[in-house]
Amino acid sequence: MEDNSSDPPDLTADERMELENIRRRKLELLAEIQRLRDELQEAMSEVEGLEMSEGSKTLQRNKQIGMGRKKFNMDPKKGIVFLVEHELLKHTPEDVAQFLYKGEGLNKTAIGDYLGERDDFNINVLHAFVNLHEFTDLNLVQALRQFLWSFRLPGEAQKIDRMMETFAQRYCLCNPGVFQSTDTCYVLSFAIIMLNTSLHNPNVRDKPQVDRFILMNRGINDGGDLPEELLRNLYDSIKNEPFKIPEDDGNDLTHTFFNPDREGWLLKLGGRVKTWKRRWFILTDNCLYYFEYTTDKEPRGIIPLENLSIREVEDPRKPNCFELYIPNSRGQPIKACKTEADGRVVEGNHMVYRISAPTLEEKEEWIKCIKAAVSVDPFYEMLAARKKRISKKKQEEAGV
Ligand code: 4IP
Repeated sequence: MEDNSSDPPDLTADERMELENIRRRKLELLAEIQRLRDELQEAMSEVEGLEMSEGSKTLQRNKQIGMGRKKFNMDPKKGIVFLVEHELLKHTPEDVAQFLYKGEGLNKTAIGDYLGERDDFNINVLHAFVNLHEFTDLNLVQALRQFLWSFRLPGEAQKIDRMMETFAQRYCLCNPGVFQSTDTCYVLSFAIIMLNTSLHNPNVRDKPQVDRFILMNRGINDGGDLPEELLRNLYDSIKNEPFKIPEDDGNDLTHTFFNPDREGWLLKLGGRVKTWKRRWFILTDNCLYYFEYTTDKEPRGIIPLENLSIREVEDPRKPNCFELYIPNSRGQPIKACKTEADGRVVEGNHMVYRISAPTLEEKEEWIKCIKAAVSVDPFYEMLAARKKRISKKKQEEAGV
């Protein structure tokens, strides 16, 4: 029973009823307020929960992207597969290229490896990646600077060939009319990379002057010459500022092209007459030159290293010997030239070049350097193929 003891005693029945109604309404209102409060509380916790899971989702996503980058740096292909599987990257050449171009947290050597792969997909990514570079109105050195900084060129000749070809295509597309053909752009790009090495590698003694650079690039514009001013500008740009190479460990193409260059005194055994002569040897440009004196301008002999191999040999008369020879030789002499005492330049007479170094260490260094020089051969072949193509085109045009 309801306790009405606090009601005023002189209330009429109607007034009592009214009072009763007011109390009921008050209780109902209080209950309603409580219900609303509970509902609000519930909604707030729901929102909080939602916010929490959104936050942890982003956290999770960032964690996975970080893992993908790490995986990419260790094994580029696996890294991409991981990112695609976790829906962090779309498996299209454009999306992957964009990811590599941004390069956040990515190792540039790994980017270079991925872009150099021979798979169709990787080749498409390479094209999309190069297309992200804007070369319009840049001279070739400026464009190369941008390009060579976006990843690290791998060491394999075939990969470099593909990448430089794609670069040349893009450059020519962005700058129509500068070069007669992509081959010209390709050949000049290599000439610039070589020039960079010659001018800035302290091991290279022979620093080409601008006139030699111009001379070296004669006829590469589909048989015609490139404007001298253009070549001078490119030369000056490289001379004033060398290429910046990502993750430079001194083992990049721009270093190794002419490398390892070496010079020093060695003893050489004569071809027909077996006399030992002390000669100043210089290893550069895939050739071994020997001079009578260090200050001589003209070498006494030039031995192109193409198609030659090197081996250690024992000689009863001299220590620390090694030999240059033709593998699987059928008795033919090594292609080389020498200057006779009367000044005539003649072909060499050597079946092998036997050489003696002053110390064991020097012998080992020479062998190492000559081997490395011989192994860069594919680059020369690549370039030779382009140059041949340019001159063939020129002949065809001339109707020869
Ligand atoms: C010479 O002997 C020198 O050894 C030459 O070396 C050598 O030429 C000659 O070889 C050899 O006959 P003499 O000086 O006693 O005459 P260099 O040119 O360094 O002086 P290579 O080809 O080794 O340069 P043949 O093959 O020309 O006989």
